[in-house]
Amino acid sequence: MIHIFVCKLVLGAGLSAMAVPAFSQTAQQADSVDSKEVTLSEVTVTSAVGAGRKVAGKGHTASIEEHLLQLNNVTMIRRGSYAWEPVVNNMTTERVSTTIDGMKIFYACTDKMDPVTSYVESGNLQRIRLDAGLDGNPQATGNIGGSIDLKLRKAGFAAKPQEYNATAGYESNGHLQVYGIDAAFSSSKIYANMGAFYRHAGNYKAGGNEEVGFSQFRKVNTFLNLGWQPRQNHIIEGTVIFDRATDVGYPALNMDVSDATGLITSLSYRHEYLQGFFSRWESKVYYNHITHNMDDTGRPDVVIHMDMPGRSSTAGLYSLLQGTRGNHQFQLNYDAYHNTLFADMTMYVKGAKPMYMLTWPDVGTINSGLALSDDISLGARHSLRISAKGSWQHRRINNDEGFRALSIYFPGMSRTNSDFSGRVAASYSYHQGRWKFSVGTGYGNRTPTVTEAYGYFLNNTFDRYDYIGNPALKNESAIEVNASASLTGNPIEARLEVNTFFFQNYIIGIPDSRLSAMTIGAAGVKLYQNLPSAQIVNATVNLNWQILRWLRWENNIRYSYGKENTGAWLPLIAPFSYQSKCKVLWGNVEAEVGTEVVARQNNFSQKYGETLTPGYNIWHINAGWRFNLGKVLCDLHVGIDNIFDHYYSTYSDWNHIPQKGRNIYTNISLQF
Ligand SMILES: [Cu+2]
Repeated sequence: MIHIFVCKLVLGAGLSAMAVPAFSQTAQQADSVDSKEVTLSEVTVTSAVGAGRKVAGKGHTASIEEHLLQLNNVTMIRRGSYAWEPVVNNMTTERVSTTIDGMKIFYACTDKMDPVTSYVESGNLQRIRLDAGLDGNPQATGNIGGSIDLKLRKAGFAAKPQEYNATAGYESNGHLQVYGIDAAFSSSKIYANMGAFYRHAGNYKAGGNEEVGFSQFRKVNTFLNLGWQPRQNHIIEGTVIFDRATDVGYPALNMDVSDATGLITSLSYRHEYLQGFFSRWESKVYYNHITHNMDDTGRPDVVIHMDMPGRSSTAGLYSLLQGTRGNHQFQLNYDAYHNTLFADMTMYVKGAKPMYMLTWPDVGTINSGLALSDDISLGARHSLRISAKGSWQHRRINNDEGFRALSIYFPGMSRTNSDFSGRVAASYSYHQGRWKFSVGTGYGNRTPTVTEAYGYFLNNTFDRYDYIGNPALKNESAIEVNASASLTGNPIEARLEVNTFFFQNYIIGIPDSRLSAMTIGAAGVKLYQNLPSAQIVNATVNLNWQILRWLRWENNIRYSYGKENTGAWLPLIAPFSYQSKCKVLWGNVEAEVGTEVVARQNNFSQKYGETLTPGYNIWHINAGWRFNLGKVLCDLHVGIDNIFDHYYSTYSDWNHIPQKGRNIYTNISLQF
């Protein structure tokens, strides 16, 4: 009887994390682990209007990438103005796990034009959870750098009976337009929320009014989330996302995308407030399919026209049990998925027969893993967290032709490969008044990606090398050590965080002079190899000062370092940066002015094809106003990015394509 009573209060799943924090603790315990001081950070994307917290400036029209950039450990690789690649702790996709509500999903482009984060829209997102380093979320595998989980926005059973939102935004630079509508319906038995988003942009202009050709894009995203509670605490939920980007330009690459389409579906069952050892059980089955078509027909001076499609499909499931006993908060997760990756390329040489090549030879991957974690409270001041995951993986090259082509370079190679990988992590936290101190360590490894193991002459425009995979690669492993100290409360908030990763068998492409390139103009061929060792260090300082009740000053300093065993710098390691902003919050008005100062990238990696990136300094300003128009809640923002129209590019702008020049934007959100 008691448990029925409690549950009535709790089942506000979706928005509850923000709106009902007192009750959401148990229902979302996986996400609100207290002792995980060092490695967990989150950014709230959508919160109920009026809840007092939301993203400044771009508001509801911000892209997922813009939301991700608010996280301390995240930077972005940019190949154009669409679909940036998240980098966590200076590690790119290979070392980062990205999931959507715990679902595995793999991009379908051999050139990384479509990171998983590009298939979700802000309007369908509740928040982004980032677990930095090896202490990943339960569904994550191969997450040495960290794991990102995109939590979808679900109306839940305890929300308003109905709610409608409409959003529109405009940015002067590139004439970017964003339109979104969504609707949510909620009752104690059934909820549904659905929406559609449309984005459209032309070429943007870099500082000094220089137009960046092939930087346009168009994107449509629709979603539907459904929930049904046939009996108290027994919840069935379903999700469908359909996302399609067309006419996407990639100024940093030789090719554009004619269409990239993702279909993401899931069905889950949750049982809340179980009696006994476990208090919550959630199981999900899912399927997603991505098709990606590259296109160079819009480009001038194409010597050899190429068709390069790719596709990825993943079917999987997970089952998560959570419980609390005494001073333990534990969870146990089983997950399994099957993914297939296929990509090929046809080259049309004038006056000759077309040349055909399999770049991803239809590789099937079966992966199955078991994860556990336990958060142990040791009295009022001390806490301990341990987590571990082991995964078994089996791979097979399904395409005969692809297998034969690779066998020429690797005689006697096996068509299948089985592997075990895993991770363990432990952290300890100490609280004393306003202070918290944490230290943590971990060990883990990852299996090579399909590109690293079986990629076939994939041209990389960054260093102009053709890459071929190496089926004989060993798993890459790393030891992580991290520490943080933080001071919370008023008026000063401070946080220092340092982490370091010691790699063994670090996987990277090394030039192989015995091989000759396929791509015209390529500098040579690189073969993926294991380096004996490498090291990455990241340090962040946050210093926030609540100067007055309505005035806040936030500062962020980041420093990173990455070297391989020979002493050479690793590529794509962020230079020293400083961000500072002043925020004003006065009644229904908020405003922000800020700057970003980035040092010259002195430690660029000549060995791996990087060139010097000069330092830069840019400024932004924005203001927002929330007001009522009759019964309609309105949220209006205006802002200017890169106020002084500075011409610059960051270290992670592919081939130094310039960033946007001055950009004046405005957006409005209405809630009915
Ligand atoms: Cu592509």
